[in-house]
Amino acid sequence: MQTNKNFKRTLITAALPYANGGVHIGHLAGVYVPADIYARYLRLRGRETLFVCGSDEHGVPITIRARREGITPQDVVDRYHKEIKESFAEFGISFDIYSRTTSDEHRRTATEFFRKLYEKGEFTEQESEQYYDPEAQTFLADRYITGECPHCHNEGAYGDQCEKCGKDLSPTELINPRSTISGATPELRRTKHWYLPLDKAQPWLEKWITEEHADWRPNVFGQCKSWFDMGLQPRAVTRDLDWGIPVPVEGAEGKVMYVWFDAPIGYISNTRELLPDTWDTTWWKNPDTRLVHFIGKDNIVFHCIVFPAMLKAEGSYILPDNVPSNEFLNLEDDKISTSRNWAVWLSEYLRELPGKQDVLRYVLTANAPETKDNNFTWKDFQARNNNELVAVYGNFVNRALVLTHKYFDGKVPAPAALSDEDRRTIEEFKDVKMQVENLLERFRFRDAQKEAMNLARIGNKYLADSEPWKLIKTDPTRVRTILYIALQLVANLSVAFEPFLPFSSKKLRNIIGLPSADWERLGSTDLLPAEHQLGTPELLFEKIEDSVVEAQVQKLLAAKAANEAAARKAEPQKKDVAFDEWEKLDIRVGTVLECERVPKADKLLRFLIDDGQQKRTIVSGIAQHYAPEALVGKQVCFLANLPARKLRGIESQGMILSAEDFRTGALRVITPADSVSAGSAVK
Ligand code: B3M
Ligand code: ZN
Repeated sequence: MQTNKNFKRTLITAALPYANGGVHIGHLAGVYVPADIYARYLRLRGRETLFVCGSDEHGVPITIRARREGITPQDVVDRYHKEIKESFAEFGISFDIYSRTTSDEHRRTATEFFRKLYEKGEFTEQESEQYYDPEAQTFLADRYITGECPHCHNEGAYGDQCEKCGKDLSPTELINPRSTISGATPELRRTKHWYLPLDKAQPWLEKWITEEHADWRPNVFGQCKSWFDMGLQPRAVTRDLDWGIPVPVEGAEGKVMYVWFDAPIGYISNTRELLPDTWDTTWWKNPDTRLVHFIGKDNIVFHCIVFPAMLKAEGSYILPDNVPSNEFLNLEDDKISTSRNWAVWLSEYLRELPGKQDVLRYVLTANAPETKDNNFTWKDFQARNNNELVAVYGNFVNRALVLTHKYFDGKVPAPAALSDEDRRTIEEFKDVKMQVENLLERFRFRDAQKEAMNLARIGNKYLADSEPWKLIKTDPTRVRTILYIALQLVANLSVAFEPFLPFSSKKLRNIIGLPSADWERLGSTDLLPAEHQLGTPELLFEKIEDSVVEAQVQKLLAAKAANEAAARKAEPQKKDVAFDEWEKLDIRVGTVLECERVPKADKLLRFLIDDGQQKRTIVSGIAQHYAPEALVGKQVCFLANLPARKLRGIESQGMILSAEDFRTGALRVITPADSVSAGSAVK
């Protein structure tokens, strides 16, 4: 049964991105673009709305990155919080606040929350054995332990998962576990943790979701049901870690809250930071407030089960009314992956395609993974821009404006009597408001955007059928009516697209001189009064050339190649050699006197070398790796007692030694770290 409650206001949250990397198109399509459309839409309707987000700044991956880069976790989150916050703002995501979980307000709010649950006896305490690093003197989070996978015997499996065979693991299953911090063999030690007994919450949770929220999206509802079917288990909400919010109870020294405990409280603390006086009475503790969480599908259990269980246990908060969650977006037919850098990063998009925020917003909504995983390709991006935004929307607007300037000095002409065709056209778009609203209320963003686009299709067809450019000679009165109606459609477009494409809508309203987007009048035929002066037409969208999208595809391919290279391993060692075999090799240092290309041989360089006794010529196959001038004066190592042989008619007296980079294939000559006398032996 659906809730029929008449809420007075809506509190929208968007999943807090980890400040451990940038935001990419998968995040945008799954969470931030739909949430932003919804927030803008509600505000346009004059509904009281709050849109809250911020960075999720705790968790083990952040500490791992910090350790790897030799900086503090705070440095890591400072860097990414800034980048994420700025790119969201530039992309037009209209948060009322974007804060962070390392703020004082958050620490205070999360601490109060934990204490209250603790004091109410909502947690259970349990001791267990966990791996401890005796050298680093710290308990080890699952990701800090590696070892051999018991299933596929991959040597580099993690304490929570083997990335080779994909199996979930627990650290104690690993064969020969090692700490990634010190390399030491971890030992099991007893430690105490606090648990949220979800098993006890299951009866009310199950009833609440299945009876009151059967209207949730099938993917969300289905996931909840399968969790219930498996039976909920108590969840540990504390960790032995030094990055996070300290657990505020006695006997919990050195422990912090689990990141998934403090993160959702971030929605509350960020609201509190913005509205210190009304965050609770108006928003979080007011049953007239409708709470809606926009999330990706990997966060469903936390928002539909764990966080509601926390809120209910606390006792004074509202519960979510809906949790619209999308499936995943793939990129060029491959899973988006941060570690493989297979992604389109928002900050890079904004830099490389400046001013094209709305194009990406449009494409991500048109392709939104609402009911199944979907795919983003640069070709489709270009096609949607060129064939829809430019050819349908932009073209219609431009034709209507240019004709009005040409025939009526840019003034909206007064209409005369309407023809049947005019009436049919008006009839076709007068319901657009209801259509878009119905779809948006049900979180069907791609269909809603299609309805908005339909206005432009109607407009194009209307102009093509009525041909005002032909009628102007014979029936100028008729042309007045046609352009009047066409201009009303243009004005309607600037309103209907406002939640979806805020930048272009604003630009269009500036051009036509419409002061604001009045949603209530969407669908009407008098948005622009007769005699109203229009501004100069300007192109709303620009064609995107092949070279632009090709450059983006090349960038992805380069990332893929870099990844494959990074994954390559050094060659295994060769068989042992006898010491006297090695002694037979006469390797010397020489100084390069001359170096030049061998004519008609694109790989060969001819060297003239001072070998300490005389000048010797050596031909070496490294012409594709060095400019010959760059080597003159350098010292190189060469094998001196290799029998002379002819290469392209030149007698080569030895072999210059170079290292071949197994990742890139680049050849680099071997030079002594400090200069030595020419002729010195390498031993
Ligand atoms: N930081 C996880 C994610 O980005 C996460 C969401 C927190 S929402 C409270 O997948
Ligand atoms: Zn495995």
